[in-house]
Parts: sequence; structure tokens; C-alpha cells
Amino acid sequence: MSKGKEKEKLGKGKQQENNDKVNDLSKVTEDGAGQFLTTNQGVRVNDDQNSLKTGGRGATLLEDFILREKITHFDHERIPERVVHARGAAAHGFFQVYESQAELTKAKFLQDPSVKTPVFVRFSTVAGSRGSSDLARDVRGFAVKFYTEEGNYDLVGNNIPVFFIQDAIKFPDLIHAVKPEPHNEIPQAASAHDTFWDFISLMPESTHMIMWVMSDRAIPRSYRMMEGFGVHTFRFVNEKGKARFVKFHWKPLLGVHSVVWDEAKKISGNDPDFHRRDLWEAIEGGDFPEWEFGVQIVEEKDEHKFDFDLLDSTKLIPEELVPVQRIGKLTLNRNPDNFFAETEQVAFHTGHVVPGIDFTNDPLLQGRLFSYTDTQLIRLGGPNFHEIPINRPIDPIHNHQRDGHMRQQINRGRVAYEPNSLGGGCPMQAGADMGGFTSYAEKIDGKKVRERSASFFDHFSQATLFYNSQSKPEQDHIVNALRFELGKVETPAIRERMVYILSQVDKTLAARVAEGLGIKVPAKIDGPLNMSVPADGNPRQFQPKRVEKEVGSSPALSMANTPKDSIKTRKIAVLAADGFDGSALAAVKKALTNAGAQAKIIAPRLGFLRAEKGEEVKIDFSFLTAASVLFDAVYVAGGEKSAAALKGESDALHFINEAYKHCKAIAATGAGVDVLRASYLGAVEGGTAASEASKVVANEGVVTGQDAQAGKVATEFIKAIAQHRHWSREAKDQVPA
Ligand code: HDE
Repeated sequence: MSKGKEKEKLGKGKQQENNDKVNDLSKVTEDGAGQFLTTNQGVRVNDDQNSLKTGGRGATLLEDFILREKITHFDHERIPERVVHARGAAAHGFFQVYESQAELTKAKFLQDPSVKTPVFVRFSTVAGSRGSSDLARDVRGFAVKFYTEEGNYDLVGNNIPVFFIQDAIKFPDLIHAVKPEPHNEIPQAASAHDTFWDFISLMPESTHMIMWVMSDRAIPRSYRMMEGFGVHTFRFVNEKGKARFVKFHWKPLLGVHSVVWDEAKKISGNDPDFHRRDLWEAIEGGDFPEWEFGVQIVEEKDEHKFDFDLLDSTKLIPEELVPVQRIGKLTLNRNPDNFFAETEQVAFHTGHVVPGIDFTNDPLLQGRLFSYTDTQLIRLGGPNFHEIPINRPIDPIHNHQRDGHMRQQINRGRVAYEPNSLGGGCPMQAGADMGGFTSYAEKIDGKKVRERSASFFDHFSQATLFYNSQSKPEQDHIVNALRFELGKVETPAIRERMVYILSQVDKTLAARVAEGLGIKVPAKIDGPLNMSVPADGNPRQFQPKRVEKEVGSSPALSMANTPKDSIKTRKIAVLAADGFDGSALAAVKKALTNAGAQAKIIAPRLGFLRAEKGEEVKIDFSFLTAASVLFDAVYVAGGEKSAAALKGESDALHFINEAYKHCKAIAATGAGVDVLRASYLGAVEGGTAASEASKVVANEGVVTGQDAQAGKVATEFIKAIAQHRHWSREAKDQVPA
């Protein structure tokens, strides 16, 4: 299919825009439509069905260059997957600043609100292999490559604002601990196993991160509904050379939403590509995901005014202390043409910065500055990975670097050194006033030591702050996640050590987890944790010790406070069978669509459904190909015949039970209410949802009414969906779904 036709087929998606980077990529984009098949040397192929043989039954000839080329290329199709963040999905888009940030930074892409800077953004899980499920309990990567006019700037962040460790030297240990265990390569994409918790329970500095990873943040509803964070403290430097500390944030305009753990497990079976598909379909459908870019600015003179260290990546700056200023917007509006060429080969690096952005001495960031080039050398096979189309900046490259594996650029002339006179001194260094990058002249005067500053030692206050800031359901989910994860740990001593660590965060949290594990919270633990022996010979023990101080709460840390005013892009299941009430269904569907949601018809079979009065609707999924966990809410259509059929369909009742258990909005009109009653919901709700009642009833996210009241039901239903989940129903956990 030609590219034009393909885009046409995508409906709304044809609005997908080109930008300077997409135009650059188009120079190497191939399209076979209407073309002859050729070899890699451009020779037309006459027979792609048979290898060259000595007679029809004969041996194959080595001479067959077409066969050899094809098979050889195939044999080499795979490259090593990323050692972390192997599983991901990406999209193109653009970034626009709201107003000039010249006071803060000289970075050009943050100056002119009329400039649309092309971006390529890759989201990922961390621990799993390339083929693992999107729904693993894990941190999500949020890596943004800005193709600015001054070169590439990569903001390689996560969806959680802090990290497990303080010093890069522990990263290989952390990753070895979380990856599948080396003797049997089990479990895939899961932290619920002994080696992970062994390591974590010996590393008190990871406690704050553990609170986040055990929260619902680690099971997002969609990449489009996650926050992003630069994690480290960076520097902004302005034209005058004045520097300020900065933390970076991405705030999704759709709010921050998650699934529940039971759902996550089921989605992994039903659609392991759930997040990848969601991103792809949203962009194809013209629902372009958007985030606002936020910065927290700290003046240099205030570096030490906090009770934590700005260089410590296990700490965040509470938004209540330093507000997040929203300075621009990121929009993703184009899917890649080719997963491997773009998403797999894109190479991010914390060291890709432009003038106006600089580093700090965060020891985790410093290690990353080494790691990212190093990893591309092995993964992409040599020093020319920057020449792969997706990695090329949109401004030209001129330097004296030469040769190497797979070199693409053809450098003219005899001069490949600097200084030179034969080449007229070119390419020449650029003064700072000509856009040359100058490193921020930070004053450093210290001893060379392997040490950690005492300002890094409070490992618990912010873990407590996070826990305190969660709503009751969010706290319950953390308790359950810890019970699950530690329940999968086989070594009793690891469980105990971990429960002890939790007791340093919050006594009730520890007691509840311990109860679930059938153990007691130990009063103390034996042996030092992650001990180091410095030159003076005195071991430094990082024994966990709760800092006794008042820790408040930070509302910004709770997803309960995320915007819940829209149902845009949500997927709503409409359950119906032949004989449904056509006008009620049409009214509900129209209201949902007008509010920006998608309504999908699910029926006992595929094809078309006939309404009571004869009109037909196309069925999107059968109960076999759909599952409640893949939708945000469910509406059960009215109509006696339809309801009778759905009541006899165990998959339909299971669908409703699951939606109820997962606290999703549910609506029904007319006889559809009887289908709700026939499900477990009837038993739990005690039949409060009555089709006979003349009033529309909305109770804990369950909305019912007559078919004739469909419009009003839809209005209440939309309000209920906007709430995302109705957690009060969790108390009624007896739903067997
Ligand atoms: Fe990474 N990380 N990382 N990381 N990281 C990689 O680089 C590393 C860290 C993050 O979509 C690797 O190209 C070290 C923090 C993302 O392609 C590797 C340390 C944060 C991605 C690497 C960290 C991240 C990576 C593997 C501790 C959040 C995926 C493949 C010092 C701020 C980017 C690759 C993509 C990928 C090393 C810690 C985010 C091995 C040594 C903290 C989003 O270079």
C-alpha cells in the first residue's frame, strides 16, 4: 500500500504532522509499493520461491547469491536488547515552550514559543526482556530526545521521581538482583523474588523508591497517563553564565491513572502489548498524548537549605516547598514507521545536552554520563551509532572523528585534525557567543575519597512522607503489593529484614505487611547493612535508623489528587445482544463519544446486532476476544431479549463482576439492570439498582435508569468514569472475579 493510502486508512490519524526530524528520516524511508523486488545490490529478483539447485530435486548451489544474501541478512537481524529498559514503545512529536525562559537558561529550544522542536519519546519497563508484558510491576522509563537547532538534548527520565540507589557503583548490583535469577532465569519481568528483596532489604537507601514501586504508580493505566521526572538535579545556565538548580517534570494532561494489581496480572495474559497498543491507537486515532513540561528551580544560594541533599537521587523536592512551574508542552502526534529502525535503535544519553543545560555532581548522574555511550557501543555495534537516522541531530555534524564500523558520512579533504592550516583551521571551535558549549565552572576543591556525604543518610523521612501522603486506598494497595512481593520470597530472613525496614517508615504499614506474611516485626536486625571500610580502617555501617522528626504530607504525591474532570480517550465496553434497545444505546454511545471516549460494542458473537426495532450496529468484539480488564467502564444495554441473552452468557456476567471488582464505572438501562442483578453485583448491592425505579440512581459508580432516561444515565455515567475508580467498593472484596 502506498504511504498516502496507508495514512488515509488511518482516519483521524492522517492529521499526523511532519517536522524537521520526520522530513530528515523520510530521506532514508523506503516504500516497496509498486516496485520490483531486488537484492541489496539493487538487482531485480526473478524467483523468490526457489533456491538455485542442480535439477528440481538436486542439492542447492553455493553459487546462489540471492539465497545466501537473504539468509545471511536474516541470521543477523537481532541486536542485543537493552540490558535495562529492553521493553518499550515510542512516538514522534514536538515540544513548544509557552514563553521565553531566557532568564533561566540560554537553551534555544526554551526561548521562542513559536518554535516547534521535534522530539522522539520512548517509554519502557525496566526489568523485563523485549518480549515481556507491558503490565509488569516496575518503574517506567520516560526518555525524550529533543532534536533542537543546537543539537540533540536527551532527557532520560522515569515515571517515578526518585531512584533505588545513590551511587552509580551499585547499579549493576541492583539490576542483577531484580533481573530473573541467573541459575534458572525465573521470574520474567518481576521483582517478586528472593534476590531482589535480599538486595533491597540490605540497602536502606532504596526504601523511598520501594514505596513508589509498591504503589499503583508502578502499574500505569497508560503511558499517556503517567508523570515523568528527570530524577536528578540538573543545572540551568543563562546567557550571563548564572546557574540555578533545576528538577524536570512531565505532567500528563489526561491526569495520572493506574490499573489495579489484579487487573495488571490479567491484562498481561489478555493483551501483553496493552500499553504499546494504547499509545499506537491513540496516535492513529488523532488523540495525541500531551504533557506539560515543569521545572522546579532552586537558587544556588539555597543549595543547603533543605533537610536532604539536592545531589541525592533518592530524594525529591516536595512541590509544596518548591512549586513546579509549567513552561511548555510536549505533544506526540506520529507513530514510527518502523519499530526496529526507530524505537529499537534510538540511543539516549544523559550526556546529550545543549548549551544552557548542565550537570550536577549527583553520583548517580555522574555514573550515567559514562554508561550510556558505553552501552550503545555494544548494543548498536560501534562508534557510529550517532549516524543511525533516528539518532542524527537535525543540525549538521562537523568534526575530525573518522572511520569505524559502518561509517556513513563521507568526509572530504585531507585534514582530519585540529589545529590545522591546510584546511584553513576548519571546522573551527565556536566561542560561547557563537553557541559553543561551555561547561559550568563549578568550584570544586576536595580530597579524593570513596565516601558518601552524611547529608545522604536519612533514608526514611521521605519514604514516610510518601506513605503519609497517600489516600487510604493507595496505602492499602502498597500493603497488598508488599504482601504479594514478599510472599513470593522464600527466605524467611529476607522477609523479616524487609519488614524491619518498613517499620522505620511506618509502624502500622510494617505491622500490616507482617500480619499478611504471618510473621512478627523484628525489634532489631542482626548485622550491618551495606557496609564499607574506608582508608581509616573503621567500617562505616549504614545501619537503618529512623530519623525522629515530624514528617508532614505532600498532596502532590497522591494520585487521588490528580485531575478527574474528563473521560477523553477512555475505552468503554457496551454489552449487548440481539433485541437491545436501539435508541437508549445510541444515546449513551453518542454522549460518550461526544465526551471524547470510545464505545465498543461487545456481543456473544461477531458480525452485526439487530435492535428491538430492527436497526443494526456493528459488533467490535465478541466475549471471546474482549475482556473487562481491557476497558475503563461498562454499559449494559436495555431490551428484554438482549438482557435475557446476556444473563445466559457467563462471560457477560464475569465481565460485569470484574468491572465491579476493579472499581470501574458501570451503567445499565432498562432490562440491562436485570443483567447487573444477575451478576454478583446484585448480591453485593442488595438490588439497590432498580430498573423499575423511575429515578436515575448513581451509587458508588454504578448508574442505572430506564431506557427512556438514557441521556441522564449517560451524564451520570460520564461523571462516574471521570472518577476513574470507585475505591469505596474495594471493601466489598467478595466479588469472585
Ligand atoms: Fe538508565 N540505563 N541507568 N536510568 N535508563 C539505560 O542505556 C544506567 C537510571 C533510563 O528508552 C541503558 O541505552 C546506569 C536512572 C531510561 O532507550 C544503560 C544508571 C534513570 C532508559 C543505563 C542508570 C534511568 C535507560 C540501557 C545508574 C531515571 C531507557 C540501554 C547510575 C532518571 C532509554 C541504554 C531508552 C537505559 C544505565 C539509572 C532511566 C545501561 C549505569 C536514575 C529511561 O546505559
